Amino acid sequence: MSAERHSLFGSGIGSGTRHLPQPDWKRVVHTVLVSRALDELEETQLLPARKVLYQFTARGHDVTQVLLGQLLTGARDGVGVYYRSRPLMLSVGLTVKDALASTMMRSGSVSDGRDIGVVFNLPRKDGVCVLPACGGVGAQYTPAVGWAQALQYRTQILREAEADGSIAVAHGGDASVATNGFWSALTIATTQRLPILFFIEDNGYGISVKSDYQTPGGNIAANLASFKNLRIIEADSAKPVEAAALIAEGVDMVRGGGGPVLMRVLVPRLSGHSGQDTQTYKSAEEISAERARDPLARLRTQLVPSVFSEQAWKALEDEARAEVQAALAAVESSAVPDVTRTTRHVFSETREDGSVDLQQQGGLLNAGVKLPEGSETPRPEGPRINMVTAIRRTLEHELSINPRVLVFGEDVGRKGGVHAATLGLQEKFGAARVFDTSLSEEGIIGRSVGMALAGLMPVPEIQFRKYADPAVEQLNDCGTMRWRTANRFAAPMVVRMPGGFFKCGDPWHSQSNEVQFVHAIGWRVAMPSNAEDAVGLLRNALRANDPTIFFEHRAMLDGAWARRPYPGDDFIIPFGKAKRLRAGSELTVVTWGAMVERCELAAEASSVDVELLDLRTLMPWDREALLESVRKTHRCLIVHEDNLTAGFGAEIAATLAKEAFFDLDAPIERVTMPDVPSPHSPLLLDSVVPSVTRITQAIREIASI
Ligand SMILES: Cc1ncc(C[n+]2csc(CCOP(=O)(O)OP(=O)(O)O)c2C)c(N)n1
Repeated sequence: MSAERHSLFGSGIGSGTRHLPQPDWKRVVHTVLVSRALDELEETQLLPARKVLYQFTARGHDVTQVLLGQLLTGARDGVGVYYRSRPLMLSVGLTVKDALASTMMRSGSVSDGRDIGVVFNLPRKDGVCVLPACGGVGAQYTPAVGWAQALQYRTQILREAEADGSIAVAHGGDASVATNGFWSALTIATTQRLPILFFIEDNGYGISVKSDYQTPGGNIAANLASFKNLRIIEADSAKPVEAAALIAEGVDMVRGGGGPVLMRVLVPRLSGHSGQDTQTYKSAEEISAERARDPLARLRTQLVPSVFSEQAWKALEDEARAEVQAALAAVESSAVPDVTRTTRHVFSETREDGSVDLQQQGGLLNAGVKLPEGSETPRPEGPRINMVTAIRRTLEHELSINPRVLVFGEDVGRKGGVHAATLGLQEKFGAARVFDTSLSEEGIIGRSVGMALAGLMPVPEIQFRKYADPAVEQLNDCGTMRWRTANRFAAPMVVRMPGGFFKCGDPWHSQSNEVQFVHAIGWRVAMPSNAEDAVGLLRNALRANDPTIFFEHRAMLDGAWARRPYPGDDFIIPFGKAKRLRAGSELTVVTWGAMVERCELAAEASSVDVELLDLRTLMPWDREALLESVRKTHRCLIVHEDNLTAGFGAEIAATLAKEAFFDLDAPIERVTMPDVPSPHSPLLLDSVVPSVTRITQAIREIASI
């Protein structure tokens, strides 16, 4: 870098002939001083008084963050942040009052007291949007990259002028470069040349662990020097004016096109990792060396007296303290969260007048998309089709009427999916809308989160249910998003996931374990047993305002029993509505997925007057239909493919035990897989998956009690 490039007010410096914006030093200094005053207030008063319970200082990280924030002026810029990003937040418009209201857990703050106060978000339809932060280190990267991919899509395909030139930023610490999320995002960004800036603030520590445990030699920038399609910039916050020019250059490079940039910015962490951390793992010399590199002190040296007089600087300090004190007074007198609302906003809610209590950011409704109502009456067309064709046809129709639907996953594009559910869709809709992804489930789901927040309807495929495991963090964080942001953000999407046994089993391709998603907060879960229900439930999911797990049972995808005529392009099924396949008076059998066929056969073979319910969706599930049935039959058998212990059958049994105790004439029974993974040998498989024979026996036994 030339000295001129780093000069205080160098003009016309930067990439090519472009003129880089110069820092508004007054604003920068003001914001950093406010950030410091907040840190000081929390460290010295609010934490000891237990008015703040979890304190994270940003002292040392602040100057470079504020410089970055000033540059995020794109109409659709999006930022993935972490718990130490408060100065960046202040720089992009978080008010001091909101910052304090958050850490002090007040009503109306960014999470309404539901989340740690430094886990921020900032919904914004115009101007920079801050995606909801997570407590998990590295969880911010793949959603940020999803936002970047959405920008590319909105620019090139939807032709939204405001998205053009807007960028994504992923902000993290040096230890976060060891996480799966970082590498997944880096792969996506560089293979697709997405407009994203990775802004890594390297303070040398992940709590107490030094950065050479996170990347060999401790310098991620050096190690990524030869990474293809990635431009690297290093900056040092101890030289703030020079760092300002380099940050401006990094942002400009991303804005100018040409793909991702990674910046490594050296910063000192001037306090413990969090309020509780006394830094006993640092020597006195290390601590004093860090203090000597305080970027604020350095900035003062660089700017006083050439830009600010001593008095002007002092006035800014006084102003910042006064602002923080005023905010404190306002927050102290503000309301605490309403405890009666703690269970609200897990899912999208409808007001009494029928309108949606809409989140401020994310989803199709916020993007102004209006889709047809649909009809619950099937209009069967043509011959019976198998479930995989039904799924493909539904995807095809929704892709054709909604340009914001994107279908993707491993092998989903050219091959058409390993289950053939997306066969031909790429040819028809193009590779921007139906595409292959890198082999990272965290990347597939995390990028979907960013896309959904940017107003698209992502439809990721997880190739086999078991391979959702690497995406569990992103799935959980997506599900809890609406609740933890108190309905400010939501990321509706449809995760298609084939699973369950087929002709043979194995521990990798045949797991069902649907209960895991029911237990996860905020996910709707559908598990259709046949082609007609698959169409209606998938259509509902693709138009919904909440995220959905859509479980496609492998045995039913081409199973003869599951074939039904296509029920029409309007057909839609509400979630939480069971289907009664047989009316009966002696025993209720309740089931879902591939077990529905087996239960129907067993009911026929049993000579018992069985009422058979296919739940179709497990979250929400149709408690009323089951209770009504059991109050009539007085007996209940639950059948599922998932393991016995804490399977969804346990939830059903607990509900019956409480709500229908006096109606029962026999113990509630379950026929399920025992607590083992799915075995490979068909012989072994048949010995554990509930069979027609086992179900028939159970029906007869319960009916005879
Ligand atoms: C997935 C995950 N693992 C562990 C933690 C506990 N933890 C919180 S912060 C942290 C260190 C992160 O350091 P770095 O990314 O360098 O950021 P810094 O705190 O230094 O700014 C750890 C281990 C966590 N929050 N998330």
